[in-house]
Amino acid sequence: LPLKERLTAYVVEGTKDGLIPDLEEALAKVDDPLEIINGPLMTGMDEVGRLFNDNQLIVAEVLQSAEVMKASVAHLEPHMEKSSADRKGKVVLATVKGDVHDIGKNLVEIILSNNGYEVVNLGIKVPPADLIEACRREKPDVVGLSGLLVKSAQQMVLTAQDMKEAELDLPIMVGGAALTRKFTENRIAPQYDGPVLFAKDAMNGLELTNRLRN
Ligand code: B1M
Repeated sequence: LPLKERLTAYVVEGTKDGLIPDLEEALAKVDDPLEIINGPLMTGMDEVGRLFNDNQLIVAEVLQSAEVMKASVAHLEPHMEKSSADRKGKVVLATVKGDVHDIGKNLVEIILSNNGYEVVNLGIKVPPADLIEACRREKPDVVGLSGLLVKSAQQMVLTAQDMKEAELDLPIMVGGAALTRKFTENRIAPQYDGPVLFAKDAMNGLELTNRLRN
């Protein structure tokens, strides 16, 4: 198989045999390691999602694919561009209550911290009360919420309501597969006093954070 297809296959098959040498080969060919993540590795994850949806994969297999994705990101991370910018601001990140998906959120953490942000990553299944407590404790410039399940989009509405009730109005950035800009603008933003922005991917998340800070 050509290199790109091999990289996709590691994720789909959930195997790491040969992964690292192939990642090294790919690194030598790209300007930015994100091209490898957003390209062949993401293609693999989308295929895993499709196969899982068709009942051709079980959760345990999807978990192995997730492990390959995480190992790849960990291997590529030191090669990613880092800005020497001073601390630009602080971001609190969380996957919302009820949701365990964290690969996208952790990618956002890597990209923000490589670009001068201090990131407080609260992890997965974070209830609104924990998020509110972290906002009071950490005083971030932006709160980032991730969620991949359809029910997580609804959970973001509830989280925004709770944050408003707690009299918070710092900017919220939301992202994740089940979310759209339209849902963000029509359903989440009206429930909150501060700005609520939709990030389509991790790089867009950095752009939005840079803009929110200014
Ligand atoms: Co899950 N899962 N999963 N899963 N899983 C999906 C999301 C699903 C679409 C698969 C499918 O059926 N086709 C489906 C959701 C259906 C729905 O609600 N519409 C699904 C399901 C059903 C489930 C379970 C319910 C399965 C079960 O148990 N029966 C269960 C849920 C458990 C729970 O959360 N309570 C479950 C479990 C799992 C695993 C644990 C096995 C594993 C996750 C491991 C982990 O994250 N540690 C897993 C995986 C791997 C997936 C798929 C295959 C891949 C997700 C992924 O990591 N993508 C996924 C299908 C798919 O997405 N194609 C699927 C790679 C990652 C880099 O992309 O997170 O989208 P993503 O992030 C992107 C953007 O969305 C954005 O930036 C990133 C790109 O740069 N982004 C942000 C994300 N967050 C952001 C935040 C930001 C900014 C941008 O700012 C704050």
